[in-house]
Amino acid sequence: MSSRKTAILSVYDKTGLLDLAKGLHDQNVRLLASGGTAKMIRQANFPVDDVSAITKAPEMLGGRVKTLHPAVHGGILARNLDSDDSDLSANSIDKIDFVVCNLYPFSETVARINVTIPEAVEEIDIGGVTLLRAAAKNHARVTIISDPKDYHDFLTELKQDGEVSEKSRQRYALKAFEQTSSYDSAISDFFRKKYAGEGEQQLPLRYGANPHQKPATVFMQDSQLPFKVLCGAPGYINLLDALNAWPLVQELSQALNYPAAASFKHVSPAGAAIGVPLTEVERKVYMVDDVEGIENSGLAQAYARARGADRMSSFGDMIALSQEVDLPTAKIISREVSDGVIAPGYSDEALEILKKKKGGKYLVLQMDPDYVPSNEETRTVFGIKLQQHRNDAKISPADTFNTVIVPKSSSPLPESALRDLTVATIALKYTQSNSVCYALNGQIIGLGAGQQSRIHCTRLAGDKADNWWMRFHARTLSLQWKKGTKRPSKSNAIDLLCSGLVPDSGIERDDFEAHFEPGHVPPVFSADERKAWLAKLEGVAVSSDAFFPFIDNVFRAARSGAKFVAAPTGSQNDGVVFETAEKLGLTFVEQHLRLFHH
Ligand code: 93A
Repeated sequence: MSSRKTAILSVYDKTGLLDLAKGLHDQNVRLLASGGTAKMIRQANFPVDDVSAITKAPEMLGGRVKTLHPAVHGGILARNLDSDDSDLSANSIDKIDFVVCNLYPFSETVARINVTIPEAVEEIDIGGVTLLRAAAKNHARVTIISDPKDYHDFLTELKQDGEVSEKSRQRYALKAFEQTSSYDSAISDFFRKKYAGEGEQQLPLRYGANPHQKPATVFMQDSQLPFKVLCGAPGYINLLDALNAWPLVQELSQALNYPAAASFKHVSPAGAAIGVPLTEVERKVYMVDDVEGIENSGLAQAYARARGADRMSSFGDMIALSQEVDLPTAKIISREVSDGVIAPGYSDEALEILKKKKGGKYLVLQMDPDYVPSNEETRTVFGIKLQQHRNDAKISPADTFNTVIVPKSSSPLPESALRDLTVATIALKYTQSNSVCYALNGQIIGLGAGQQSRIHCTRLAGDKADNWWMRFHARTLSLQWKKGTKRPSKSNAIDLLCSGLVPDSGIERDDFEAHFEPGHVPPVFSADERKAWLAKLEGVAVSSDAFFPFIDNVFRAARSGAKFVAAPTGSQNDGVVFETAEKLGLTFVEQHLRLFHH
């Protein structure tokens, strides 16, 4: 066995190759190289042997087999073990100490417009990847240089120390592993688009978050997509909504043992609810009093509540439903402006109705209810990867709200409070942070999402809860609409009236009045009327995705009927927050999980 060190070089990108060859030669390293690499080194008059000098086999198959040979890989993979040494000498193989390799440009090739499959196939590097992996695997002994940018440091170290340190070998090995990994991803990405059935493992999307963000796609790396498209074509944001809304309703339904529904917009719920039976007034407020069979469908009632909570925000929603969709639920959906629905199944009659919506373009997704996502979540932001354990924390009425802080001598929370805190808290788990949610009767009544300041969340959610409650006022319930007024126009006018924003005069006033029968334009609510009616809102459960930093949040929640508040603790102001809650007659429950979501 020779004591002289050996390097094998096989590079597509020949940048810096001659400097490297010279440096290695100066260190008395024997150079072996594949066809084109050897040719370039030889032309520069440095001594180099072809790989065939050790394999005793020519490059063949038009270059498809160059370095794939036991003489190469035995020489790379051998450890400093007696048994490996005797295997090598039995086969007259010398150890290889340095491997220099970079790969055929697969990504660049497939990025070309109209590239054919045979062209792509020829750019799949096999021998190079094997060199990289083998040398990286055996980095305890072998140095793998896979980036021309590393030639200089590598040579400097070799010249100074006569060898490459363990630390450097580890660093170079990691780089090679990363390269083979992304090289393989590029190959599977290309073939997934070509060979995976559309809608099975992957699905091209019209565009990403905006129309100029093309191409866009949704895919799974090692399994089928857990949903099927039964109608329409999902957009990128539809899927962001659907894949947040589905786990929300699944969790809600499992936690409370009711059918559950959510109405999503821009990756936060506009509403979410369980199927608590609707009162006659609620049916009217949620505009479902004429839906046949609704009283027998928990799911339809859940969706009526989810959709009815904030009709303005739900306009054009993505809906998630926890159970098979039945006829009454489909009927409600069919007459609202909505983008799509995700559910574990659809009755034939429900599907027939939904397939007719939006001229046949309504998005209907069927979700596999047994799908369990992997624990790791990775996303790329600005080209940088972030990874975390999925938020798989369980929220349950029995376990999450046990730590009552005030009042000190409290009786157990009523069932309805546990239910509403559960609804609010599970909703927050899938709401863009910061977030605060008010719930009552098994449904969201006000949600403040995506505000940087907590008090703004609490105010926004409180204002929405107030607005929701003003819709139950006798005046709002008896509006005399002009014939032909559409549902969205009614919702807009109700929203103006209930939020106290109807102008006194001008074209906006004219527009408002135009929705009503002549002589039946509703008077606006006076400050006293509002105050008196809002004072009747009570028993509201409020949950926050993180602690309340100041007492202003408690003041605001109490103004909109809050009786039960759940939030994580840990603020410097916890003490005064609890004290204030107690003074206002609220029950404050410590909810141990912070639930930021982005
Ligand atoms: O076609 S290959 O997968 N078969 C091989 O055995 C092989 N060995 C090295 N391609 C192979 N290579 C690649 O050849 C290297 O990864 C490198 O990119 C390229 C260098 O070829 P040449 O030395 O002929 O320019």
